[in-house]
Amino acid sequence: MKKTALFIIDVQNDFCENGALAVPDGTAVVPVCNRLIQMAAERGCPVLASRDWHPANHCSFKDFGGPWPMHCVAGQNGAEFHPDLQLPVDVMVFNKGTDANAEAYSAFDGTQAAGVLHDAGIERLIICGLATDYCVKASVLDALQAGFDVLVVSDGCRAVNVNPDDGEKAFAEMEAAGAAVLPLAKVEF
Ligand code: VGL
Ligand code: ZN
Repeated sequence: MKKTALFIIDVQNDFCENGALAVPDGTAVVPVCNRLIQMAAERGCPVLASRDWHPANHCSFKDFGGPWPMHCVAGQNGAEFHPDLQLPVDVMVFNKGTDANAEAYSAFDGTQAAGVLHDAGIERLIICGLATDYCVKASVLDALQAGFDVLVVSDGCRAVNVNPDDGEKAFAEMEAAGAAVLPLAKVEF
């Protein structure tokens, strides 16, 4: 079996219930992520987690000409991981979107994630988190580009769905690019 890591994308307060950019039903990914974390631990697989980590004047915010309400401001409660997410003590955290003048949906954009994973001999990623149609999709496509096998956990993701089928379209795009998309019940590490 290929050496595998779990990569949890942006499971942060602002994307969950009552958050500044709440993803519909976003909090529902937390127990799925926790089960995946448990499975990773059983197999000795590393766990990575990304955070949207914006300066207060980020270009993606409406006040600065972007499409989104202010969210995930570095150091604020909204940018913290959801309190019920049971990350292991040795989780590797990657902050993204830290440059005020650049959007960075992908967890590989401007981070050390690809290098760290390659150096650790990881060949395969299991990916879950928020949001399907933005940061999960961008991260999955970048992971494939970087040469990883990718399995996306469908029920471990939720979409913003600006258009109602954006989440489904995103899964289709990820599959077309070479990712496997499977529910938790079918995931094997
Ligand atoms: C995200 C919109 C803006 C995401 C981040 O994590 O999917 N979406 N910033
Ligand atoms: Zn953002």
